[in-house]
Amino acid sequence: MLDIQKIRTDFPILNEKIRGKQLVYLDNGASTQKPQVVIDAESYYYEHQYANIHRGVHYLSQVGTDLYENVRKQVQQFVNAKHEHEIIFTKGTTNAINLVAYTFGRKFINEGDEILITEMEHHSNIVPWQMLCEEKKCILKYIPLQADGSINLEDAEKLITPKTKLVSVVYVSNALGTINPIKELIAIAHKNGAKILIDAAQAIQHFTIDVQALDCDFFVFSGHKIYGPTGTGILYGKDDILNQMPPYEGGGDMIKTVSFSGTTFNDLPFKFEAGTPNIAGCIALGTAIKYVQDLGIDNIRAYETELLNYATEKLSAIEGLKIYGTAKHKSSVISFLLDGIHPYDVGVILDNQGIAIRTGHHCAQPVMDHYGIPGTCRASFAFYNTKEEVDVLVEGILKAKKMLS
Ligand code: 7TS
Repeated sequence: MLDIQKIRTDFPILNEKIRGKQLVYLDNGASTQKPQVVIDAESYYYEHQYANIHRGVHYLSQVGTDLYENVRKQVQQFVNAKHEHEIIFTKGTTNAINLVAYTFGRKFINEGDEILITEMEHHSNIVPWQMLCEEKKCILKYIPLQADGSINLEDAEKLITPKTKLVSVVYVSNALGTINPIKELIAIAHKNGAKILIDAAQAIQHFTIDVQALDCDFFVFSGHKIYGPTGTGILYGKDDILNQMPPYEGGGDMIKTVSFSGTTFNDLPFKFEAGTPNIAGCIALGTAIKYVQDLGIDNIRAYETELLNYATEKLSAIEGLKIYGTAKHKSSVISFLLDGIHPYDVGVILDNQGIAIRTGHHCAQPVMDHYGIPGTCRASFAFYNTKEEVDVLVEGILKAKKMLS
């Protein structure tokens, strides 16, 4: 069991007053707050250990290199990758998906080939594929949403063809909270000879991950959504596939030799890490992952499910409130609309009460198109949220309803 009140003291921002009111932070889908240990890890590195990495014999450069490379090992264990060199540091999920689109996509996907996604993808798992399709004249298909915000595996079976080279799907929908049956999708992709990428931006902070057991080909997530710094992220890829992929960016660190007659590229993982990375951020990401592991992902998930159930019950009881995304398997996200009221207006009134939610299309416009709505209000919960905060949200929504109807 988690001691939530004690955990809350680890997060300094939770004490902030917003517009004179106690902050109620319910925008964890957009980004999670940082515990003091993560903030300290980053500043300690800058204060005491900073130097560039992978390039110096001097003491500080070696310390930094060790700290950075130890996080790679830590992430390898965290997602249970077979090899350390299968873990590539990126700037985040978006950057990782673009890397795969530009390298795997450009090398292995050709005219007439197909890429299969779902209708619930974040724009960062749509637009890179659209750009690739434009360039290579390949075809982007999607598995449609059902009314409850889930997908049907029979649709996936029908839509995948021998021409499908890649399936790229979100594990947990940021807009609806739907948890996708990724094990089954991975099996369907492989049965049809396609590779599969899992966008785990909204899953890594809620689930224990074992990429070997999943057998996915690529797995990506952002550091800032798992209580770590912005500008950090991970691309996991199976080493035989990563080895066949050309580099993404050219520059320092990703080469073995450079001359004007030609360049030889470095081995994994450095082949995909050109230039000076976000060293401090990656080190603090390691601290964030340790923080989450110490709490226990299963404990986190159990508590967040309790919060989700409580909030779903309370919000459902509000007359004229409709929840979008009612799939059986859901993460701690509630998207909703008040009858006849624009989500933005609700967001502004809640903000005046110190309650932070996200309003709009959540970078998932096809989801909104599916439901024929402009956007939703989205409350997304983390383990530091409480039932009392859900009650404050409910009061805020009631107030907004009264003011706006
Ligand atoms: N994929 C999913 C499922 C996401 O939720 C997000 C960010 C991304 C990809 C992109 O991550 P980034 O770190 O590269 O930006 N989602 C959200 C959100 O729901 N509200 O703000 C950002």
